[in-house]
Amino acid sequence: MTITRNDFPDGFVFGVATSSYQIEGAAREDGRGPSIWDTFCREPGRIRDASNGDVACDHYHRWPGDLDLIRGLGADAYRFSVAWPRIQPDGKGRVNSAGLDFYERLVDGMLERGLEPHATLYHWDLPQALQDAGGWVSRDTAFHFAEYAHVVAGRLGDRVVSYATLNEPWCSSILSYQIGEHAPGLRDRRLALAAAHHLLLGHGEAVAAMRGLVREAGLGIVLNLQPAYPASDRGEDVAAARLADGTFNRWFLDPLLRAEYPEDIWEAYGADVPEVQPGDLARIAQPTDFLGVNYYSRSVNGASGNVRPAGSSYTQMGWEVYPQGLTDLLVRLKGDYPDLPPLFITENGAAYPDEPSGDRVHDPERVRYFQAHLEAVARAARQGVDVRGYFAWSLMDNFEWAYGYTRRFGLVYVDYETQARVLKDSARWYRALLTGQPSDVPVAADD
Ligand code: GBH
Repeated sequence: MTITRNDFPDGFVFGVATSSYQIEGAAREDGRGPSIWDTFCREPGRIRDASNGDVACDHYHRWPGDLDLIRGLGADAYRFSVAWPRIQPDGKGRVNSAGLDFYERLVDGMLERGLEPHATLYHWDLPQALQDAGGWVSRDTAFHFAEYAHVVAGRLGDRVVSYATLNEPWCSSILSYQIGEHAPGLRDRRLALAAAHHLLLGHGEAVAAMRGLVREAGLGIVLNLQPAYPASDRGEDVAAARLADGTFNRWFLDPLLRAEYPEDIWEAYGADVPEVQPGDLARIAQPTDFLGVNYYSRSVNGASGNVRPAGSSYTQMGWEVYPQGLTDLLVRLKGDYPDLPPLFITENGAAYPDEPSGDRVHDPERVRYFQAHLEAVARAARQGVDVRGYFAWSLMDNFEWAYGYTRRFGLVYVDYETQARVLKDSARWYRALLTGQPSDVPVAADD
């Protein structure tokens, strides 16, 4: 049985998502300043195929056609991100109105096509000038971010349905300053935790700066959440799962939704914990209107490291396909956080090595992935979770960060030689779900 819109609550919004650096290209046009990803991509060994986002999907020039594609899928909404260095090439002060013009055209283009614009203000492309001054390790960056948010909201205002301040602060702090896989590529836990705190503070400051300029119910943040399961019910495995959950999920959820850092993890971090000034947590935890959840996989934790359950299937990223984790996560958020705002699934998707065959791209694993995860969202909704929308990651294949162009997450295939877009079977399947029209794409039965 394939799912239909009727399996979801009334008014549930279906969309697709992208981010600026991953699709736009036009890295030096119309006054855009350099970002930390422009710099990082030029450092040898950082990006698998030594590529960068200079051209990417050339969306900066092809956006009308891309919006037509989204409309053609029958989507209600489009989640995109705004590139800070297009708006403020130096990260602060001087505003580049050509940058604002681009996003204004884009948003108006969505409205003309009946698509709800959902903006994300920071999907990792920090202006390089701010990195030169310390990046997110510097507390000042939080206030610069709020200034930038105020500028964007001042121009786009209530034409945008929702504004998310940050995409996945775990990635822009831990993955970027501690693990070193993302820009700026540092390896220092103390710096990473300072960055995380300043990102959260920047979120709070931005929310305060934007209220009054944007629609009611239009402000929130997006977290990447990954439920952590113990490999067995042995005490040490349970403790390992609790630690993983704490560093990955609670470190961000608790300040935002309870105005406190989780005590167990605060202790585990010892001297690396950030300096928290009086008032910071109240600022961070001020009420917002929604929480965006990006879900890709779970972790399974044992005392001596992560476990890869046998019998599971894995995407090309090596991430386990585990749809029930999404139901569990949503139900748990509702149970653990009394002040939880309405939820949106702001990203969910999978990479597989797609190849065109004739004029089609057959991606049965991705079809199956989307179907199973949408069923998981519907189950959570039936269990009383207030979840209001789902955005597939991603509209089209794009620059997959440290993996360059070697991983394809799109519903739409991109030929990077010609910039041709080809609907994969998953796009045809999604279109059938969204429009209620039949599709010729077979869906494998559940195991
Ligand atoms: C998102 O981040 C980004 O927002 C988006 O830009 C990106 O293109 C997309 O995902 C695809 O990568 O190894 O099983 O423990 C993803 C954040 C954090 C998700 C780490 C997977 C590890 C899973 N990722 N997580 S596992």
